[in-house]
Amino acid sequence: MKISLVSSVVVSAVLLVGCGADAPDAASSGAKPPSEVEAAVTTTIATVPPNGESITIQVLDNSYRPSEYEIKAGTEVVFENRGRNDHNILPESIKDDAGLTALLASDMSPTSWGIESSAFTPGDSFTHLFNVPGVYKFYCSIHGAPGAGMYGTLTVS
Ligand SMILES: [Cu+2]
Repeated sequence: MKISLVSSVVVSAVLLVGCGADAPDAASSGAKPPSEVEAAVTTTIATVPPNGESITIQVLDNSYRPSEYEIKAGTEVVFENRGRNDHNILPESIKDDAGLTALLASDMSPTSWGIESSAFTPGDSFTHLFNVPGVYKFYCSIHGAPGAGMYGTLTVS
């Protein structure tokens, strides 16, 4: 899907340059479309296909176990609420459940992730495929804060 998108952008740029070629002086103005194409390509998020690996992080009262994990891109992570309380899993940049709801509604990219407390009650599990390398810091807004309390880090390489 992403490759075909990039291809179509490149094709349209070639067509633009082709049109400009009718007038010899238009060749310099034809230099603009390629920079727009470059911007479009760099905003595309490179994803890795699932690698068949899966790990489990237990969500307890009140910690993630383990709280730090290093995985390869394409690994599926299963969070299991084994506690007696509701918990949530929020990216560090998100303040609360409502903020996560807004994020997930507006950003469909694979790096947009998390689970609200209402959907993560005792016995619930939440699975996310981490297919973009990066450092994912997360926390529970009920029992922690970014960098403190119920807090964890996933390093995806
Ligand atoms: Cu919690």
